[in-house]
Amino acid sequence: MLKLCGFAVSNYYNKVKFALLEKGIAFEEELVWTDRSPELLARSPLGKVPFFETEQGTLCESQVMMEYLEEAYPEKPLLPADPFAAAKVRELITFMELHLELVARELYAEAFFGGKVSDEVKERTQKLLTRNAKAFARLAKFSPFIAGAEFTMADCAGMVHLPLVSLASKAIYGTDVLADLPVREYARMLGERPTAQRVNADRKANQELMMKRKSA
Ligand SMILES: N[C@@H](CCC(=O)N[C@@H](CS)C(=O)NCC(=O)O)C(=O)O
Repeated sequence: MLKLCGFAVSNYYNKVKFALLEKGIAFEEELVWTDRSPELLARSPLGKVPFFETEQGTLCESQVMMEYLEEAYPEKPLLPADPFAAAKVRELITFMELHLELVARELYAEAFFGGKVSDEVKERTQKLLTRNAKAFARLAKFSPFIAGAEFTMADCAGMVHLPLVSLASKAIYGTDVLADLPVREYARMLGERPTAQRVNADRKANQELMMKRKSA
């Protein structure tokens, strides 16, 4: 059976898990921490999660994993059939990952993990996030889903990326760079789906486990 490896605090892990659940694919989970051990590097070359263990071998990079699911399990598609509409969904995903999540990631050490981020990085990140959030607002529909009327793969990404970007910016700057977007309502709407409830409940349980490991 397809195995999803990683830990449920990881937003990239949860993006893929959300897609698996929405598509109704049978899968197992293996709890893998990112310890950079030779065993992990043999399965995921950068020691990152998530990755799949399949009958044909391992596969990493969450977006590649999502595309694999679409092709291998086409029954309940998370991409529109029309090539341009599908490309627009991918555009949103790439945009959220590259221009929001990866930029905001510069802040996570201080926002979430008790570390420190330099003023220079904070200033540069704020400028970029402000510009990129405005650009994202031009692309995203939120009507009610990110790409329009249908739930798509972009919502699997949106549910994990957008609240984190909001939280990180609020923690560092006192204001939410995504304040002009209906992120809270959107997250609440997605949170009504049983699939999202499972993802969120597992994330909370894994967070507690992570804390226990740290304090042990
Ligand atoms: N581009 C990767 C990013 C995955 C990623 O950064 N995962 C984090 C957890 S959220 C990780 O494994 N961090 C550990 C590390 O970088 O060593 C993907 O989309 O799967």
